[in-house]
Amino acid sequence: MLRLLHLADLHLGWTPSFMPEPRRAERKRRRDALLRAAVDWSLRPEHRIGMVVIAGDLFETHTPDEALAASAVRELGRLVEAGIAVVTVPGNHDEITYHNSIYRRWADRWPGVLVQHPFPAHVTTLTVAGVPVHVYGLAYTGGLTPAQRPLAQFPKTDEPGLHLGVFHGVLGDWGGERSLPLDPEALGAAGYDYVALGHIHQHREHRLGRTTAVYCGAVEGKDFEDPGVGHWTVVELGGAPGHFTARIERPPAPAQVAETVTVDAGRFDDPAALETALVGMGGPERILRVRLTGALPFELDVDALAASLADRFYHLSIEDQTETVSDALLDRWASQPTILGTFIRRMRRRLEQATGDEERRLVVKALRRGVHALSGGGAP
Ligand SMILES: [Mn+2]
Repeated sequence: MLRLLHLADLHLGWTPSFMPEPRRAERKRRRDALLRAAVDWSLRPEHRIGMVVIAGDLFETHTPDEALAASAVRELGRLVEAGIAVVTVPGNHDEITYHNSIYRRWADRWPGVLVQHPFPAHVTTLTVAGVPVHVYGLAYTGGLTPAQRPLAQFPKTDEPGLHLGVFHGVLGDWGGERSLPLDPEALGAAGYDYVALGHIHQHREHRLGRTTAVYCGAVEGKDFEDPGVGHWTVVELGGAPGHFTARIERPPAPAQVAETVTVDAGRFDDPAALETALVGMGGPERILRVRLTGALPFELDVDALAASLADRFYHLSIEDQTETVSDALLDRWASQPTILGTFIRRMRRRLEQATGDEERRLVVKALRRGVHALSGGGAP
């Protein structure tokens, strides 16, 4: 039985620019320590890790700063010293293509196996836990790797042992973005026992023929749109050669996942009640985006609310998607021959004509303020 830690898309060196300082710098420092955390985890005897595979985008760019590169080499070196096999595949962020790419400049000193072939190839055969492990992969290289159509040539030897593919790319359709398309049928037909994939930041498990192909996901993402999965991906490959089966474990990782929750603010009677509810969601490590929805029965100063809650979170972002008041109430007011009625009719016309979210938000804000002012703070 062989256990491997499957990593990809750590994007070390990325700056969480959506957070203000000093959190930004602190967050970056902690994020950049994820590889060390992965190595520490792998070295614990009870985890029985025999191999660590990095399926691309270890770094955010192909030119991470020297201190970060040196620390990554040091960390991977600790694995090799402990007898744990290491395989690294460059990705599309940390592309090997350029002469100044980290993987060209540090190739001689890179611990374990650094995949550098521009085409899918049998890279090496390692012995892990007494099992011959045949490793297949490629390093996407601009100008050399054919990426106009999905890659469909995947070699495999007939040697006994475990056949392991490591690829950084997209299964299936070529979406036109800067990424490497992989033909899923051809990959399945190759007959590997396990394919460690990188590029997609969500955790996904695919069955391609008899092959298990997995995107481990980004253990820690970048922002609310790319929140991270918060766990390691461990693969236990058991059974007999020719009949290996992969079992996936997802133990928790020391990552800060960016969460988003939607709160119907319309069910609160006043801003204080809403604030109390949001305080209850707080936590010193929590990175949270709150989307406020619903029809508000009160005027809300979102900036003031966010400022007053800031200390309760590691980082809090509030998105105001509330309506002014309920549509039914607006309908009734709008039908009245009052200044308020005229105002609401006029603002609703502007809302209908608004182009783009930014203008819409502005009109909604004006509508809310106006209703509040003209109704004397309550319903007329
Ligand atoms: Mn990535």
